Amino acid sequence: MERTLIILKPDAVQRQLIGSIITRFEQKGLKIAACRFMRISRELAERHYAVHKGKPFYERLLRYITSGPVLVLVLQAAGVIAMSRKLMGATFGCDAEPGTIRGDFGGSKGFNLVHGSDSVESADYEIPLYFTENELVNYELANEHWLYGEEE
Ligand code: DAT
Ligand code: MG
Repeated sequence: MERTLIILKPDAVQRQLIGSIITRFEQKGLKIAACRFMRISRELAERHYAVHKGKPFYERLLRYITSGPVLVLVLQAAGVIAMSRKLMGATFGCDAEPGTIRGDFGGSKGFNLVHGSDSVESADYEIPLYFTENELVNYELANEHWLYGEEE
């Protein structure tokens, strides 16, 4: 089953939007496999954002993601990466469509509330930075048939 790493970034925590944002993922039927409230160290941020090293916004990005506590989650469902990216919307709230998380909760060009892995390769790289395989909880939701099923 596909998994993705989601981070509710420092602005989401400070603006007390954790519940509102998680609700979007829950309402979509995406299953929570792991969750941790933590502060990301500079070292961890460098590993997470290694692909952006050298870009003009890299230092700002590291300052932002380490500036306060974050809520890190793993979501699991078939197609979860594409679905969660659509729920999040375009990178910054100023461009994101209404109805998306970034489009509904912000208009900043620097703070964008949430991170989500952008591919299976990214998820496979990012998830082990935050969780061991033991910490990913496998279980069935009682309504999985209705959430993920098709008429037969
Ligand atoms: P996304 O978060 O939509 O996957 P990304 O992976 O291209 O976007 O960039 C990672 C983060 O870096 C993004 O959430 C915010 C920051 N960022 C990206 N482009 C930026 C830019 N042009 N100026 C400032 N920050 C930027
Ligand atoms: Mg990205």
